[in-house]
Amino acid sequence: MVSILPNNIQIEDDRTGINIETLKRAFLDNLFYIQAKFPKISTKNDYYMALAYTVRDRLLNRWLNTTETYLEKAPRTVAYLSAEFLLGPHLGNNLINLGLYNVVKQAMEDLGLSLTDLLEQEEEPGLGNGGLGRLAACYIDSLATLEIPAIGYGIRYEYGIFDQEIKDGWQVEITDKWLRYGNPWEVARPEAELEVKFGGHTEDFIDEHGRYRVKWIPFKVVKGVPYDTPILGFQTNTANTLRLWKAEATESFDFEAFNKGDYFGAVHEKSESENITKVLYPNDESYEGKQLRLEQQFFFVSCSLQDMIRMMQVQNLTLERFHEHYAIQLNDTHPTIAVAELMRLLLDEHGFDWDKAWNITTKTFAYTNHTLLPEALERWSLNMFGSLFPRHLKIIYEINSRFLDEVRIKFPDDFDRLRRMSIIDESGERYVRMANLACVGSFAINGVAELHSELLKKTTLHDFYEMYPEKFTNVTNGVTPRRFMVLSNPRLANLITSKIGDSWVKNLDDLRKLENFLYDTNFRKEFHKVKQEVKQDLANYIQTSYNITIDPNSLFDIQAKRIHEYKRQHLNALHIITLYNRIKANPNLDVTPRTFLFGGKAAPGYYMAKLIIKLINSIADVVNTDPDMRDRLKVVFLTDYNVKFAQRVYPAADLSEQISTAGKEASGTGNMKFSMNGALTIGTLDGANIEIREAVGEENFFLFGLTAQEVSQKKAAGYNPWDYYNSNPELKLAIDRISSGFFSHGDPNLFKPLVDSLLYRDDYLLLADYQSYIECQDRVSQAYRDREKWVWMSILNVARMGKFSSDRSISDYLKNIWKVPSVKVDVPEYSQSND
Ligand code: GL4
Repeated sequence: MVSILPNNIQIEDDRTGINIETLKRAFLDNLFYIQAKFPKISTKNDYYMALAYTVRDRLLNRWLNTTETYLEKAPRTVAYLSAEFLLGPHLGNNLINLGLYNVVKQAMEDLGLSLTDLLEQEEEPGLGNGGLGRLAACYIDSLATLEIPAIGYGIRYEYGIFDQEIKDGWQVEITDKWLRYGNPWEVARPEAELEVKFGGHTEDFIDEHGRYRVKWIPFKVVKGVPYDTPILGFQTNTANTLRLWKAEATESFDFEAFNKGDYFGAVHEKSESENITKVLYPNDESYEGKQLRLEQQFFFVSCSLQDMIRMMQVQNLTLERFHEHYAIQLNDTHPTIAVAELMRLLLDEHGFDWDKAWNITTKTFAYTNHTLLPEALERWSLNMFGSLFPRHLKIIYEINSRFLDEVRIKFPDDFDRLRRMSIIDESGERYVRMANLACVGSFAINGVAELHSELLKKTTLHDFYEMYPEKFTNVTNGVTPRRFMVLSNPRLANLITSKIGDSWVKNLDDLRKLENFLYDTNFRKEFHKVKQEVKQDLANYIQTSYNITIDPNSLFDIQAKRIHEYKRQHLNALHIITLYNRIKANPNLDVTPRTFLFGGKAAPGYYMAKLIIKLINSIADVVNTDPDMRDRLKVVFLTDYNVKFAQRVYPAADLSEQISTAGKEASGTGNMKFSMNGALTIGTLDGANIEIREAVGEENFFLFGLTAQEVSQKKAAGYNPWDYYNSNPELKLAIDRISSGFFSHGDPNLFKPLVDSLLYRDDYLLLADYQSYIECQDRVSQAYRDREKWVWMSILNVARMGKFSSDRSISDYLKNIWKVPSVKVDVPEYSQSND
């Protein structure tokens, strides 16, 4: 292949060279020419930016060669549509994937700078809420690593997930100004802008061939400007693109208003347009029927589909083959309006007839469901939907009418089924049901763990399963070992590599080889030492940031994830109170010292979740200062849990809390990240916990609680939480401590809503699972005393996590759904690393 770099760029050019001297020179050059600073007046951020540009220069060659290869070969491509990409900081990850981590670290040291400090400087793009958004980020990493032609499409939110502060124990939300100091990893492509229409009305007409056609006369038009970020594969030349859309006003508006002398009106309209991509909705697992959210969804979907069509036109491919060229994955229902938009584009803008357009559409899309919680099922009021997207509503009516005909044929006279399956909910105020549209419009539907996929077929999507059994599959989630082991836990990664070589980073199943070292006392010692060092790091961090001393020899018991009642952070809290009560009753009790760490954000409008945060902080205040505890119990709520912070937390855990009510957590992915860093899990038979337990062996997993089936049986039989409260003295005492005001300076009202929710409803069966949880925790405490045994189990957890690499998940999608072959990218020699 011919290099696309200009000829006069030499191997040791300051933009490509990777020896230490060149890197140092390049860094200082960028500091001077891009940051316009010299060392004496440079801030840490200037240094970070100079380094980011130095690294970016070194990946452009791969990125542009990948782009060129795809342009030339026009291969079948995965388009991953997601309203969220929770990327986490780029710099460290790019250094790992380029193989430049060690040289750059050395180069920085030579200049008197610490790479660790510079990595800390990066503001992470928090363009997602939690697991769903982070999964999208892991998947684009794996797609690039597996050399699959792929593009991620999403939204460039100006403000990502809010920053969390804690004031007087309560969560306070601060806007996330992540773009404040600029973003060196993105490239704006204003020349590739597109237009997106909203509102207005449709007009029917007969075209020159006598065919019935529809024209959409919109009320407003907004511009979508793409911002591209390179996504490197690990040790490959492939660098795919993440294309995020920013909304801007069209130029035409300001002239008109301006000419009428309405300057402020013009500016107002401009900011209205830009509002579409202002802020990420901070709800995980629940949706708000807000118009702006629907606008966001349509905006990025329309931009992305038009972009794909444009790309095919550039490559001289006929749109008849759209489904052969693209496999489009819908990450949850958020991008599902794509089904109607692709139909519109094919019908109205490219002259296809209905059957042809529908055939293409339904061979293009595949839908991943990420939750069974009913409050997360998106439905849009028909009035709102119709006034924003009059043409799409008509298309959806037509899709629905044809679909219901099919249902009638397969299930004659089953009127209730028709009502349930209709894309339009007509039971009260009318709604468009996005999950139904996704099921009808996709050729594949998957859940994200075995149990979840089974429950989808049995419950939420049961009718669709009966209609289209062949569409349903499971793809168990996975996470990238590059970010969540190599980058975040270098001590452990180096130890592993020193024993079994580094093939595991790309073939995580190779971690199995660690089992050969189980009987090697030295290895076990080293393994334990690594865990202790990492715990010490976290302890130091907590000392500096929170002024709380924690003991690295205590058991680090961590629950880090979004705060939600179904995830049951308050069950964890009941355990802490129980231990506290036991020590108060018997101050000389021989307990295993524990440090309880929590991290996670609550949706700003989710009162109960915020109250749970307040409860944890209130318990911490009492427990941490009670001299009777003699430092045997510590509780810390870690503020502003995000990807960057998660990378500190996973490696330091001894115990991972995965304690959701069985049947509620679709998969979980934190469970995987903890376990591959050697934490043991205490968990229910929920989501991917089940598969993790299968993989690591039931003797290396702390299981408790009701099964999903028992949960639904218990509810059906008329569950009464009072029975548990009245018959379990430890449980009663724990709850009474909360309601008496013991943790709230004597105020019995503060936590009343929480206590009442447990005693009168207990939707998530905390009381039913309490005893089983406490007994299991007692076993954990016992087990931790036998350190040898614990280390053994911990090694087995790491060794048996191969299945949970996102590389395996992506391979499953490729094999069972996308059928997209890999494509090798050639890059001239000199950009290869020598790390
Ligand atoms: C989630 C699930 O709650 C979580 O279990 C799963 O791991 C994740 C990725 O599939 O998706 N669904 C929603 S909504 N938010 C999530 O984190």
